[in-house]
Amino acid sequence: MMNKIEHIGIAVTDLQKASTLYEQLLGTSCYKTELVESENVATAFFKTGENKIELLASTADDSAIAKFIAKKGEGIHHIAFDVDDIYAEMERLKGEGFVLLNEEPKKGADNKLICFVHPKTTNGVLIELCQEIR
Ligand code: CMX
Repeated sequence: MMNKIEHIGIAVTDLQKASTLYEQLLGTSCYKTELVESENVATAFFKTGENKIELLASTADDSAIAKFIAKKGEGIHHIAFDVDDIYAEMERLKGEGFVLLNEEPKKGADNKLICFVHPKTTNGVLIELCQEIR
C-alpha cells in the first residue's frame, strides 16, 4: 500500500531562478539543495505544511529531465509516494502488471530509496516510490 504523497517533482530549466520564484510563491525558503549525480539532476526542496515540492534541473544534455523539458516543456514531472517497504511495494506493482523502471531500488535525493513506474502504464504520469533510509 502507498502512504501519503511524499513530494511532487517539477522540472525546471534554471534551478536558481525557479527556486527564487517558488520561494515567492510558497512564502518559504528552500530547505535543501542536492545534486543527484546518478540521475543527472540538481534538486531544491520546499516544504508547505506536510507537503514537499522538489524542483529538478538537468545537469546533463541526455538526462531524463533534459529530455522531458525538450519534449513537454517545464512542469510537473512526477508524483512520489511514501512507502514503508519499497521491495514489497515493487513486487506488488509488478504483480499488478505495472512496468517498473528499475529492478532494484536506487538511492535518490533526500535520503530515500526510490523506484520509478513507467508513465506508459500509469495513464501518462511518472510515479515514484520512495522509502526513507533510516
Ligand atoms: N511524465 C510523463 N510522461 C513522460 C515523462 C514524465 N515524467 N517522461 C517521459 N514521458 C513520456 C515521453 O513523453 C514518451 O511519451 P510518447 O511515447 O507519447 O512520446 C514516453 O514517456 C516514453 O518516453 P521514451 O522516449 O520511451 O523514454 P524517455 O527516454 O523519454 O524516458 C522515462 C522516459 C520515464 C522512462 C525516463 O525519464 C525515466 O526512466 N525516468 C525515471 C528517472 C527519472 O525521471 N529521473 C529524474 C528524477 C530524479 C529524482 O527525482 O531525483
